[in-house]
This record gives sequence, C-alpha cells and structure tokens, in this order.
Amino acid sequence: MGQDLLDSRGGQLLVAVAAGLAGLAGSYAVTGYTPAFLASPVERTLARQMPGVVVSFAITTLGSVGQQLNLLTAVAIVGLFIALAARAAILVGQEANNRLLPGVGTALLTWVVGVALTGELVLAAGAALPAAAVVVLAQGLDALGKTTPPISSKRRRALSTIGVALGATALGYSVGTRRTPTATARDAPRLTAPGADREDIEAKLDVAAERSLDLDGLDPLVSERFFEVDINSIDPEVDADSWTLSVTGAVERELTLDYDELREMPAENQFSTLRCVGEKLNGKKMDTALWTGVPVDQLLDEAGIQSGCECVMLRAADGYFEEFPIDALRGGMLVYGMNGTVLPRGHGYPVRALVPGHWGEVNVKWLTEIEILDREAEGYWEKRGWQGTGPVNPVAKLHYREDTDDGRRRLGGHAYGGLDGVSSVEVSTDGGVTWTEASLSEPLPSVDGEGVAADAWRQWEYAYAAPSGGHTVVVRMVDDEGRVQPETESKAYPSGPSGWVRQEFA
Ligand SMILES: Nc1nc2c(c(=O)[nH]1)N[C@H]1C(S)=C(S)[C@@H](COP(=O)(O)O)O[C@H]1N2
Ligand SMILES: [Mo]
Repeated sequence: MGQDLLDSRGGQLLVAVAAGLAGLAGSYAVTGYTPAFLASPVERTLARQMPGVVVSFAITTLGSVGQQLNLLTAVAIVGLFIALAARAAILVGQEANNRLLPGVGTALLTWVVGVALTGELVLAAGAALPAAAVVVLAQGLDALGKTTPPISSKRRRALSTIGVALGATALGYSVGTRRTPTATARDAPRLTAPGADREDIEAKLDVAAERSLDLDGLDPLVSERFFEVDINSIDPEVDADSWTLSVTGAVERELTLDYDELREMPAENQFSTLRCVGEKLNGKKMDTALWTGVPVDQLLDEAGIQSGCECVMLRAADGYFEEFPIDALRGGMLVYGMNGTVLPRGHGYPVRALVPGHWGEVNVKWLTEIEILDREAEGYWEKRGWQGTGPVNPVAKLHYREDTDDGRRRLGGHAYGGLDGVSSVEVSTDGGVTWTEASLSEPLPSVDGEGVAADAWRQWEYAYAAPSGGHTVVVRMVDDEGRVQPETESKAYPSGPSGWVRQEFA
C-alpha cells in the first residue's frame, strides 16, 4: 500500500545515492587511476581554476594532502551528479508512468556526461550501466516485494539496494586498482634500448652505491624514493607506441620523433638532482637519479632555431607547459630511462625533459612538444605567480642525527648547488659563530665517467661532542667558485626557499 521504495522521497534519494556510488565504482573498475576515470577531468578543472594563492598554500603547506582533498572533492561532485541524474530519471519516469525511463534515463544522462568529460565512448558506459542497474534493481525489488515476503518491507529493500551498491563499490575499487598502470620507481621494467649502454648504467649505479655514506635511513646518492610533483592527482597514461615528440614554432624545419626513433639514438647516462621550487628549506622534494636519454642539442640543431626571444615552451600530455631560455635546455636531455629502469609513469613515461641545474618545474614530464618561441610567454606555474624557471638555490640539508654511545653526535644530509657544484659543507654547532668543514661523499661521476657529475648532490656527515646544554646547529654549503650559500631567508613562494638550515638541540 504505497510502500514502494521508489515512491517515497527518502527512498528515491537512497536509490539515487546508491546509483552514484555504483557509477563511480563502475567507472573506476574499467579505467583504474587514469585520466579516463570520470573524476579525473573534474579534478583537473578544479586544480586549474583554483586561484594561485590557494594552490601555493596547498603546495607549500598541505603538500600532497591538498591534492588528495581536491581529488576527493572531484569524486564527490561526480557521484553527486550521477545521483541527481538517477533521481531526475526516476521522477520523470514516474511522471510519465513509464517503467523503462528511470533506468534508461539514468544510463543515458550518466553516459552523455561521461563522454563529455572524458571523450571515452566505451569507457563512459562503465559508469552508466552500473548506475542504471541500481535503479532497475530498486524497481525490481519494489515489484517483487508485492509478492515475496522476505523483501516485503521497504526497509529490507532499501538495505538490499545499498548493500548491492556498496558491494559494487568494493568490487569496482579492487578491479580498478589492479587495472591502474603503476610502474612506480620500484616496479618499472628493466630498461633495454638500442641506444642505451647497459654496462655503463650498471657501472655507474655501482659507483653511486659505493660512494654513498653509511648513514642509516639517509637517502643514498641515488634516491630510493624519488619525490613526485604533479599538477593533477591522476597521472596521464601515455601510450609509447603512439607517442611522438615534435619540435615546432620558430624553426627552419619542424621535426617529429617517435619512441623507437628516440631509443635508437645514442643515449647518455647522467646523474642529476631535481629540486622543487615549492619545497620547504629543509624539505624532502630534492632527489637524485641516474637518467638515461638523448642530448637535446642535436635535435635543436637539426630543427634550426630562429627564435627572437631565445626562449622555448615545453608542452606535455597532461596539459602542463613551461617556458624558459633555450640556453637552459641546451645540455639537457630527452629522458626515457631512470636508474636502469624504463622511466616510470609517475616520472613522465615515456619521455621527460631533463634541464640540468634548474628547478624541477622545467623538467617537463610526459613531454610531447618543444615549441621554439618568438616572444616570451608564461608557463603554468608562472601564470600562478611562481618564478621557478631559473637555476636552483644552493642548499645543505640536515636529515640525519645519531647519538652514539661515546657521547658524540653524528649529523648528516645532502647538499646541492645545481651547476655551481658543491665543494664543501660547513657546520656550526654554536648558532653560526664558528664553522667546521663536514666530510663529503665522493662526487658522482660525469656522463663520460672521467670527471665529476655537473649537476648532482653530495652527502655530508659531521660528528662532534654534543654539549650538555642547548645549542643551535647551522649548516651551509660552498659551491665550486667558493661562494657560500646565501644566509638571507625566504619562503618557497615565489622563487624557492633560501637561507641556512638551522636546528635547535635541547
Ligand atoms: N607534465 C608535467 N611535468 C612536470 C610537472 C607536472 O605537473 N606535469 N611537475 C613539475 C614539477 S613542479 C616538478 S618539481 C618536477 C618533479 O619531477 P618528479 O615528479 O619526477 O620528481 O616535475 C615537473 N614536471
Ligand atoms: Mo616543482
């Protein structure tokens, strides 16, 4: 007697929410954590629309939590939309007294919006069908409930519907997670390429391991966990077989190169450190890898540069773009390998730019285009107020502390000065009055193995008799020209953190 789940307002809302959940789960199940997931374009739009100050706050203060919040919001928006679509379809169906409309309408609305968001005709059905199925299920339960005692109560039908939706969510989550192409730095496949010298890679990685200081828990010279910074929380999934890189704009002849062609060119193996302009002074967004790739100079020469501004824009598959002087790109590399593995998805698979000595942001991942400009333009971060296209700030970080049994204290960390190198690290244990030199790890080898890597960090360590009272430790580095790291403090925004790392000891 009017006890249909779909007849009451609460019941309709419950079915609509269940449809939203099932739609999200279905979408995730068929796409995994890739840009075809319905929440991905929404998350992207949210990130793009966010005012510069908010983004800067999120980066410098919240770190990756800000990005998670953004993704969560996007997921909620998409779920809510599917729920609204389902509710509209249910109401219209009832109005028209049509039993097909609720299901068909839910599927159609969800699918159309899915296609509009992602452009994926088939994958969008992954959201549409489960959402519609939940609506049809509720209808079916209502119909059956008239004759079948176990589901004769509205409550039971409501619980069944929600139960099915939650089950679908769990299933969709696990299927989708398995589908997600991971290839993180640790599970990426071993690199083999006609142009890459495997022996040289192994030899260099061995040297890096040997030269790393024995400080338990401090990252060795080749980082074990390399930081990631992305404008989207869902990385693009680029198909290497159809990937191309083009050199366009103010050139004598435009060029296009595919993945195989690039991997056939003679490659180099270069140690290089990346540091994010948005990190804290003593932060953890600074890491080093052995990068395998092709020097970019030969490509630039082949194209014949005609730039009026001597500047270049790099563009990427995730919509990212950065502009900077062509000079900085010279000496750079088109990287397809990292630490002897294929370049991991999170670090720009199939190909990223490596721009030695410069802030991380110009090391464009998922690179698709090198556009030689005639006039200056702004990059993604510069449009948001950052000034991170120049050389990195020098820094000596303090990340290791050990109190030994003999009453001594051992400190350690990394120092990085970009192309200006690191010649020494100095430590003060009296707040900066007196300074002593720390010992440094042997420098990493250069590309040809004969010299010193031009753009790589070094580790330092220093042991002293820790005074009983409170004292302040300060560390600073000196570059190859004898210049001491500037003392003046500044925050990350807009042009990178500076100052000396200090730590109080009680
Ligand atoms: N396409 C693309 N390239 C990108 C980014 C990005 O979001 N998209 N982030 C940049 C920033 S801000 C930094 S610090 C480095 C980080 O490189 P990593 O994630 O490999 O450590 O990549 C840069 N390249
Ligand atoms: Mo960055």
